[in-house]
Amino acid sequence: MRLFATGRALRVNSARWSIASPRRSLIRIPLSHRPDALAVPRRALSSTAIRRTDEKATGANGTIINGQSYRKDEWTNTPETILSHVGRRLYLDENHPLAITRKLIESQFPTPIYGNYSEQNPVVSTELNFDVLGFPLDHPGRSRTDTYYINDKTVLRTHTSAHEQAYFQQMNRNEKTRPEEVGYTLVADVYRRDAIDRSHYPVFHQMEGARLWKRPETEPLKHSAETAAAIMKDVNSIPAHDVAVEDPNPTFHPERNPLQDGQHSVEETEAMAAHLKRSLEQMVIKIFTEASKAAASTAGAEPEPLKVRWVEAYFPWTSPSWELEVFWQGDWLEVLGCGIIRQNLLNNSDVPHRIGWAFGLGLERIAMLLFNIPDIRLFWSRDERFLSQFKAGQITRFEPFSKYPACYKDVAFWLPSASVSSGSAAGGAMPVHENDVMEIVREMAGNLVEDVQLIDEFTHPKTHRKSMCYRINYRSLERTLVNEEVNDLHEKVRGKLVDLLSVELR
Ligand code: FA5
Ligand code: MG
Repeated sequence: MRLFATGRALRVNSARWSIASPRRSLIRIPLSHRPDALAVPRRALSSTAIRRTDEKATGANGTIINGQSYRKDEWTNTPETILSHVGRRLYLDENHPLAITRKLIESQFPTPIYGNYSEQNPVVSTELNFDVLGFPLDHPGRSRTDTYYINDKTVLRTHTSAHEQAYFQQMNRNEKTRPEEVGYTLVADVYRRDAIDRSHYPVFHQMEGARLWKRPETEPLKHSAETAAAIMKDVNSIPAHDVAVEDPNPTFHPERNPLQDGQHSVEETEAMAAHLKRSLEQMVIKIFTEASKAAASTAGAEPEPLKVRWVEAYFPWTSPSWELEVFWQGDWLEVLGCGIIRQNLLNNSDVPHRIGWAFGLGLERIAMLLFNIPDIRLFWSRDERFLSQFKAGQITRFEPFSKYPACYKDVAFWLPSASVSSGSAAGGAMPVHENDVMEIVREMAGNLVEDVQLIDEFTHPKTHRKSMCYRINYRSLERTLVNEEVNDLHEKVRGKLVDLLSVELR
């Protein structure tokens, strides 16, 4: 999880994988992209807790990914278990639920206006993943606890937005040969050090989309009424719908969600926002109508009426920004983040005379709803009992082949105290980041873990030492685990917690 305390609250509050909390404030900041000024201090934030290079994963001289060798350094923190996912390209396997979902969404962003692309190489520079998009240097998303580094200058992309600049540059290069292509969609695997539960996996897939419009090269703001009118013409060509959409906030707000003053006029911003919102509503309606049809045909029930809402958000490279949520089986589910692209990004990407919007959505999250897939690990399954259930172009309900027994094991430990080592944190505890705990469990037990939850924590009133207790749910998707195997895995997890985080087991 990105922020310790918030992430925990998510899992406690939500029955399923929704990350929408009913009790939140008006301004919603995506967990991965909190601006620093607003960032909640991470409890025990540390980017140094596991400072090591995984020798097994990377070999002596460098990390080999897709046949290319990358230099290692003290930033390297990407283990073999993660690298083994590179190159699966599930979104290209036409009978796979992720590919079926990709196709369905792409059909809502058709050629020739949108080029539909994918990006196979997940290795990107920190510049493209963060700098170009305006992430401040001390942004938590850059931390080694949150991101898989290949070395100090190179990461496994944490989002498809890492390619925005390249696609804008491509649009400029193709201006003569493909003038009608004024937008794109892009699918790729993305990597985040994160929580372990049925909706979080360290590798998942995103689809990014963007749409640009040209403005006059000189004094564009003087002509903004014409630009806005041209955009509104495109808005009106998107089919209207009758789904109830909650959108209580103004399009922009001077403090909470500002328009780009001096760059975009009110009319332009309103027109782009209308186009963005209507395009994405239309896409979501298509998806959820298909999901409801599949559910109704299996259960014989009436499809649930669709409810959608827009909430304000923050991303460093868009303003104003929003997230779209869908009410699904009793909870609000965040489906995507989006916004009006910052003009300085467009200026730096060879398209200074264009304006537009961008969005990014999680493919698994949508595929889980479409196909009723209960556990995100299933997408990686090579089990025929899973794979044989899906056919290109068809939305069907997944029939679980079995639910194997869960095996819960707790591990409790004292955080290393400040007096023992240098450095200190609140409560006299040395920094240990929860994502490092997650990473150890993931490395030791891999896909045999369904869920890891913090179930207890307290600070000793006298010594001020802090104790944490995690409950690990060991469960295979494919077979019943035997007791000895689980005990063995759990012992290894305990040992690694001591070795790498210097905790004291209780
Ligand atoms: C982003 O990644 C931004 N790049 C999105 C964006 C693109 C904003 C372009 C503006 C312009 P975020 O971290 O919220 O934002 O993730 C976007 C979506 O990915 C989420 O709405 C969710 O659908 C999905 N997602 C995020 N984290 C996970 C996860 N751990 N597991 C599954 N899906 C996830
Ligand atoms: Mg988000």
